[in-house]
Parts: sequence; structure tokens; C-alpha cells
Amino acid sequence: MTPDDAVRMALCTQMGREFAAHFQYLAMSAWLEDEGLPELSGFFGRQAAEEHGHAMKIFRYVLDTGGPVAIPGQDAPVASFESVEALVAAALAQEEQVTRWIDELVHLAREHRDPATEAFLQWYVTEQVEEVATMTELLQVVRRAGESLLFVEDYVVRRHPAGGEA
Ligand code: OFO
Repeated sequence: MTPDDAVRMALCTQMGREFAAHFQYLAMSAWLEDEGLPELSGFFGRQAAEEHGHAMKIFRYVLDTGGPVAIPGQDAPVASFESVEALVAAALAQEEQVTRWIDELVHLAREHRDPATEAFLQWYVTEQVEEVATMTELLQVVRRAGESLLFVEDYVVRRHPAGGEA
């Protein structure tokens, strides 16, 4: 079934937000590398790649269900941060916002009697639970570490290794 125009436009808007999250995490990764924190930088680089994947899943779904795809323009990401804690708090706030948007999309698909889109979105519902939990834990660790950011670097190596599950 083809999503109606309202659902399709809302999916494209969400695709744009996922691309925005991709760029935001890339900017965070760059800032962290400049700060001499390669493991955290790598972690945010991997998060950026995941967000790109999330955007592309929607891109594919909209095309597979009849298109057309409308790719929204993006504001530039925030590129500098007061501290690592501020950066991770911003990442958590972003994930919480994305969760609200996904929930709204699920409700919209339900209102528009679009079970295919509702089923498609379930993957995002589950993914957001994991991403909010990941950022919540990282923020706790950063707060606990205080000035000892090498402790956070070690945590990332153990908990979120390159090539492992996010
Ligand atoms: Fe796209 O997964 Fe979080 O934001």
C-alpha cells in the first residue's frame, strides 16, 4: 500500500532529521578528536554512520512504496561545545527528541490507517529505546568521571568497541 501524502511527507521530514542527526554526530566526532579523545570521537563517528543508515532506510521505504522522495534542506550542525558533558547531554536530548518524533509518526500512520508504515516504524521505536539508553549511560559515566576523561575513553573501548554492537 502507498502511504498517503501526509504520511509520506512526514516520513520525508523524519528522513531529513536522521540526516541532520548524522551531520550532528559527525560534528561531535570532529570536536572530540580535536580535544584529544579518539575513542569518544570514534564512538560518535559510528553513531553518525548509524544515523545515515536510518535516513537511508526511510529513503528506501518511501521509494519502495511509490515515492516520490523529498529531501529536506538542513541547518548546519552545532560544531563546538563547552565540555564533553555538554556534548553528551546534547546528544541525549537529540535522541529524546527523535523518540518523540518517531512516536508521533507512529500515531500519524495509525490515524491514516496505514499498517505497512506502522510496521516499518516499529524498528525505529525499538532502536530509539536502545539509543536513549546508550546516551543516558554515557552521560552518567561522563558525569562520574569528572575531569578524568581517560576513564571515559576506557569505558568506550570496553562497552562500545569499534566493530561491535553500538
Ligand atoms: Fe536515528 O536513531 Fe537515534 O536519532
